[in-house]
Amino acid sequence: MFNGVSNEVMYNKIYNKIKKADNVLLLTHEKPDIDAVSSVCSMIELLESMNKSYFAFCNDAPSHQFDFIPHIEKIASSRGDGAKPAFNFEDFDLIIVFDCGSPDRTKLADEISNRSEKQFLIEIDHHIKTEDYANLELRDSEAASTTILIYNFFKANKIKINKNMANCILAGILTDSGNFIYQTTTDKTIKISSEMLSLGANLPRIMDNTLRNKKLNALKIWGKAMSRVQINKKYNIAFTALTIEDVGDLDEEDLEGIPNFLGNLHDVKAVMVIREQNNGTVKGSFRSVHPTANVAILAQNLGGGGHIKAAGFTIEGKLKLTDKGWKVI
Ligand SMILES: [Mn+2]
Repeated sequence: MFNGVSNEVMYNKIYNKIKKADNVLLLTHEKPDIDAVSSVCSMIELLESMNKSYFAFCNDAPSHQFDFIPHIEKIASSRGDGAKPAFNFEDFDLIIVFDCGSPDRTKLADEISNRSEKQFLIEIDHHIKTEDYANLELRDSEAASTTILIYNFFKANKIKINKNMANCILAGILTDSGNFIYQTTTDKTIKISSEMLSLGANLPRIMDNTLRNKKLNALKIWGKAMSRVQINKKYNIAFTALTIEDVGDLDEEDLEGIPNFLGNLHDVKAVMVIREQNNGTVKGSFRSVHPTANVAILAQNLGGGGHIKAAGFTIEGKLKLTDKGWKVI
């Protein structure tokens, strides 16, 4: 149930809104992950089959590592300029925001909050709710991925899931569930994944482009992070840190797997990776590795957010190693 309305009704309502829409804007969060872009791309597949006019926008260009996702090239990341904007927000009568709990993370927060009454906004998300900004909110914070909500939406509306959709849905599930190791993985997660395989999703291709995509220079920096791991005995949290000097010119995406990998550590409640970024901020990523550890609360206390099992924060400052350990100064 969502907002007292059954899921089925919500999914039907969304489809009706899409059918009636003249021009649809698809949005997701900045620095998109695979679940974010896969959700957008599975909807592109549907909108194209319906001959709908649409525009897909994400503030940051998706990583080239995601090029295996069908339609990814159709997600624009440039807003153009004043003389020739890539799109006019007011031209859309339907806006669908995927995998994004806060409008800020679309980088179109002003446009969203100042939208006209004729512009209907649907939010489809599996993060814990942080803000109320949609006309219709489809949220399931227990779902392993946003693409599972897309799957439910297709099923509820008897939309045939083709190979492209199946690849998108499975890619989102695998990456957001840590290949079925996070607690959000249920029998339903596996059942849906199995169905996606029978509908033509290419598991080896997804794995080659997600799990098995590490570069040697990246793994050496992972090694540096692992060699520094310490355990805070009071909270039973393992943590490590990387400075800008450690990381060099390595791409952000090559570092993203470190918290998940460290999360394989035995006998701790949670792990934290803090990493200096070159815009004067420090990014912290938490992973809970124990059923009772809710890292979303830890991240929220530091001005961030996320899921119970995976959460993060960004604070201004630099990392410094002192005699008392790592400090943000
Ligand atoms: Mn997600």
